[in-house]
Amino acid sequence: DYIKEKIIEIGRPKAEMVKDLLKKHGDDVIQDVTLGQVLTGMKGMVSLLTCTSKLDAEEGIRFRGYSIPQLQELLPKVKKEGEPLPEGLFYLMLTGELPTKEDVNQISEQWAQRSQGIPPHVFDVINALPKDAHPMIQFNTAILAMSTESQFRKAYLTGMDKKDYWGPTYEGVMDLISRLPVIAAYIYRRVFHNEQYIDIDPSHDWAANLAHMMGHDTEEVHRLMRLYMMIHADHEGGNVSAHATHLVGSALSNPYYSFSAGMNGLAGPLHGMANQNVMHWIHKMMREIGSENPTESQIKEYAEMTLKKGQVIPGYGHAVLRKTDPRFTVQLEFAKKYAPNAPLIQMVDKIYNVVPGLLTQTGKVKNPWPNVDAISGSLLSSFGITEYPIYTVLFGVSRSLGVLTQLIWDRLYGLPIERPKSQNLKWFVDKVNYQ
Ligand code: FCX
Repeated sequence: DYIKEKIIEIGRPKAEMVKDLLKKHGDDVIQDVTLGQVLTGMKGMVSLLTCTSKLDAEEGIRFRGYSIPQLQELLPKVKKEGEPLPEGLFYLMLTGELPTKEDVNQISEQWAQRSQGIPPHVFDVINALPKDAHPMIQFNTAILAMSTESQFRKAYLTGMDKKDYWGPTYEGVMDLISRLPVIAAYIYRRVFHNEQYIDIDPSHDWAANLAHMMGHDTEEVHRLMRLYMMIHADHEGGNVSAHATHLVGSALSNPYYSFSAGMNGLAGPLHGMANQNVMHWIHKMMREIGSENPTESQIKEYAEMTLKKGQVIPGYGHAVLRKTDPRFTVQLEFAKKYAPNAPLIQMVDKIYNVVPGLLTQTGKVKNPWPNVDAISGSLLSSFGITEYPIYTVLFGVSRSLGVLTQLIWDRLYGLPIERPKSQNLKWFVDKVNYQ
């Protein structure tokens, strides 16, 4: 596998640098920490080493230095006018280099092949759950059940050199990423399409295959799925799904355990589940207003009520971003190009016109602008994927690309077990001489 050879070539000198940096500068102070930071979710505290992507508050996400619009130009595509293949983004995050079309094809083929290896008990475990168990419960349970296949665990037990841990981690990551679309589509067909399953088509790329196995086998949904899989792939190291995957991985838990932890975090309403909740919010609003086409002033009134009840408006706000999320913008552009008259997209537009002003008026919301989840559900729905509970699962399939790439790098860097310090309330009170 030439990709593995490439990783080792790039990774070994980087791992040496990390060691040397620690030896020469381990005691250097890099940042002061405020009490406020500790008590507001460690925002802005630099405490993680992440190479796959970096989030700028004003500009949004960059993957290895490249913005989403740049990658739409630079990454290999099936057709010139289409969306990049997520395989290319994976290669970029893994190696730091832009892939050729051949690199991308190689990964597509490898993933199609590896996807065949899911053991039958994984499907039995899914089938043992009630059909109305949320798809994220089914997804996370299946991920854990797949850990019986962990090559890392087997390699660890045979007693290998720490420097080589990244190798079986890489194998587990490649297996896991390849199999997630099969699992996601299986859950989708089980819950929403009467258990009418569709086999993988090895001639398709990874994202198109997901659409195909879900039963949405059109060129436009393939294109949409490639876009969706690319923009949700990574958002720096500190977001809940990335951080949880990294933290659990630091105990040398295998990639399945680690990713499952990340996915349990993604299932929270403040993180990935927001994409489903946005749809609930929109539909509840339409029901309560009694119109499928409410005016902006009716939307404003409804949003004000949400705030008055002490609830959040899903799809708006962000822990780091302070501008409209470029992942929102790129989806809106896609929608305006391919589905300009879709009622849900027009609804998203109307909400966008009123909610930021309202959130600003509260005086406390640090970012009043829409995030990725404000539109992704309306977009999927406009292209026929109308079953909202699957949306966070699709987010999860995509998120595997970034967080699992970083897990390989965690092992390459030889990062140790994570163990920050905690203190009780008295310690903080004494520390700042609180009166
Ligand atoms: N609606 C109403 N109130 C909001 C709000 C929103 N969309 N966003 C933030 N606030 C409130 C907070 O609840 C907090 O109130 P409090 O002081 O009374 O507790 C105050 O504003 C300050 O919060 P802030 O610092 O701006 O935001 P946080 O970093 O604490 O939280 C999230 C960030 C994203 C969790 C928050 O904006 C939110 O709850 N948004 C709605 C849910 C959502 O869309 N999540 C998806 C985010 C992301 F894109 C993803 O992970 O997928």
